[in-house]
Amino acid sequence: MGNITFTMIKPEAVAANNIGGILNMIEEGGFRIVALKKVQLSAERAGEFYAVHNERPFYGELVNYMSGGPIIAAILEKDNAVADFRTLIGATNPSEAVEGTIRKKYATSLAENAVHGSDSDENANIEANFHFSYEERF
Ligand code: FUP
Repeated sequence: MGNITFTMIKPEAVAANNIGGILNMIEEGGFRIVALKKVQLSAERAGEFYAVHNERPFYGELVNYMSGGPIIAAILEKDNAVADFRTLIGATNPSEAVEGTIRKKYATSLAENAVHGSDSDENANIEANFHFSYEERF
């Protein structure tokens, strides 16, 4: 058993039919999918998820975007899950993401950067609990 991180495949990547490609990179990267679902967040739920950014100038745009279409939410397990997943997804801005990362391959802009990855073990647990009950985890 490794520890966990939380990810979302964001609306533009879902709309572009990239769910399978991204999940394949995640599994090839050594992560085990513990929980998985397709869901559309309300603006209120998206705002709550990104509440840490509520003072930032891009917050309104981020909430509109993240509630604008269905996402894939998932809990992933691996040793060193949080840091290793941040490496696999690449830089927040895809123009800075290195070759071989998910964002290099699938992100289209800073705002529409294909995937989310938790930034700490604490946030991974908060975010996993935000989206999944324990009956949805295997
Ligand atoms: P990350 O942890 O890499 O997902 O990035 P952040 O937590 O810093 O930002 C969360 C999301 O806000 C990003 F995925 C995209 C969006 N964002 C912007 O739209 N503009 C910015 O300047 C920074 C972030």
